[in-house]
Amino acid sequence: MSNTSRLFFALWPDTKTRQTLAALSQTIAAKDCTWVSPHNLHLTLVFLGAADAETIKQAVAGMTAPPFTLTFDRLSYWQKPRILCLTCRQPAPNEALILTSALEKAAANCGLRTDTRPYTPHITLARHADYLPEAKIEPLIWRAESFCLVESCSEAEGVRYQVIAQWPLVNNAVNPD
Ligand code: 3AM
Repeated sequence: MSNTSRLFFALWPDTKTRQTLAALSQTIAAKDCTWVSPHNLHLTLVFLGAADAETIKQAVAGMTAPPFTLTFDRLSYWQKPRILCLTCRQPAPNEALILTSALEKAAANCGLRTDTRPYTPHITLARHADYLPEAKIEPLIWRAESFCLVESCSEAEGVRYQVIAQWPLVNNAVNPD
């Protein structure tokens, strides 16, 4: 592929949700970890890696999927990637699984390999974490009404995520295939 960037599909929080997430991060008493900057807070759907943005945009152009709601009500520590993340006690709703599997299919159609593990919605709050701190989590309800293609840009200050395309999630959605 020519002209590739580091890309992923995500749900991008609205301003209020971003502020709530940033404020929530500040209430967690974890030491020696790196907090995700408020601008970068997001919910990854499918990580693509190096890919051509125009090719990816074309691959999802005719795709439709319904909106859904996620309730993040638990702080989790994932040992292998060493992240602290918000997760949902309830299993992911079917609509979220429909969306991620449609995006994985679009990625595969572009010749990309994606994560084969079952999708677990999570919002990474901190990296380089070593333990799960005590925390009281007020449930955060996230209504997903659109999904995004995001570029991970390396800058002098670190990585900055940039939304480069966004598509609505619509009810009664039917995919052409
Ligand atoms: O949603 P989070 O923040 O956990 O960990 C990376 C981040 O996920 C993940 O993609 C998101 C945006 O960078 N990521 C990075 N490299 C990855 C890889 N090689 C990866 N996910 C799967 N495989």
